[in-house]
Amino acid sequence: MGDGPPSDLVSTSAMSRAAVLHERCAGLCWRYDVHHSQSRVGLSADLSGRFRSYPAALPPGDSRNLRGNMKTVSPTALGADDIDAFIRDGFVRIDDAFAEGTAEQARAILWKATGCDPNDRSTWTRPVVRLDQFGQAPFREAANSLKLYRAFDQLVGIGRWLPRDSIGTFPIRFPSNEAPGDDGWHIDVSFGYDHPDFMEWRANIGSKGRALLMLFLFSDVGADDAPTRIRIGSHIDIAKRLAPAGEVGLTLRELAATGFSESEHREERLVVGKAGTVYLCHPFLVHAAQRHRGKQPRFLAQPPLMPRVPLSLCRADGDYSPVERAILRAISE
Ligand SMILES: O=C(O)CCC(=O)C(=O)O
Repeated sequence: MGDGPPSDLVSTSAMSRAAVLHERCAGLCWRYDVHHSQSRVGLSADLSGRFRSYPAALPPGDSRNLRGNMKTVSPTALGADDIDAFIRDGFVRIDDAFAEGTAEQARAILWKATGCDPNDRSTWTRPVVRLDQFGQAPFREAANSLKLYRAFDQLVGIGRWLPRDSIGTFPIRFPSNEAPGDDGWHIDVSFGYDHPDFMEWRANIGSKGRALLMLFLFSDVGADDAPTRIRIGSHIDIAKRLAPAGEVGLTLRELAATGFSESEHREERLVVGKAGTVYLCHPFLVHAAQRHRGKQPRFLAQPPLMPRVPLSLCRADGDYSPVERAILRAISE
């Protein structure tokens, strides 16, 4: 991670690489119906609560041109190597994405909501407590740091994502010998939430309704502290499965029918780090929870970054984001 080269250089080389991809994928090119997809974003209950308009959520002092003018983009958060790694591996880790003090304030709120006492382990009776959305100041601050905004711009595209005014959901994991019962491999699907059975929720090759999967660490997470497991490069396997299903996509039930075995050859990585670390993941990244073998509960949130405009796999100008380029590369292999 570093400041990286000037953003206009990144954009120029990214665009020429994207143009090559565009050529290679011409036969596969298809596009969402923009109106349809935007209305889904507005209607979706998602897992995520309400959204502010894009300009309202910019941190004070951020002078970006909100219409997406590349000439006025702010400095970069990710270097060219980080972007390449994101496309290849399906994730990038952002250290100090938000302040540790912010995480501490957030934990105080979350502890109360668990109904457990941080100083009395006899109250830690369940392996996992799931909490939903939180919109208090520490959560908004965590979700809206300038470092994250810059990374969103680089991975999803300027003007193409929506800021969040809440964070959730929180699977809070406690040290336990009991199996948590929710530690299977999966991807987080992104539309069709009006169906009452979550196994019928869907994902599609254009990642309708989700620009990124984000993993926010609100406590220090070591190897024993139930770090989320991620399969490096597994977004490629999922893109290959989703591509033939086109815009309608596949349900979670259909995706899970293989047990996600198409990605079982992939090396695993643990989502470890200090409180304040955020992993920005491709929406198709296969991941799983695990039992907590450590001492202190793990506080993690896994909100989506929502697209402001639908992702496109068919851009006449070749201006593909790294999220889109990863998909195009997978399906053109
Ligand atoms: O708790 C975790 O480590 C991940 C949980 C997860 O992936 C999920 O609930 O969808």
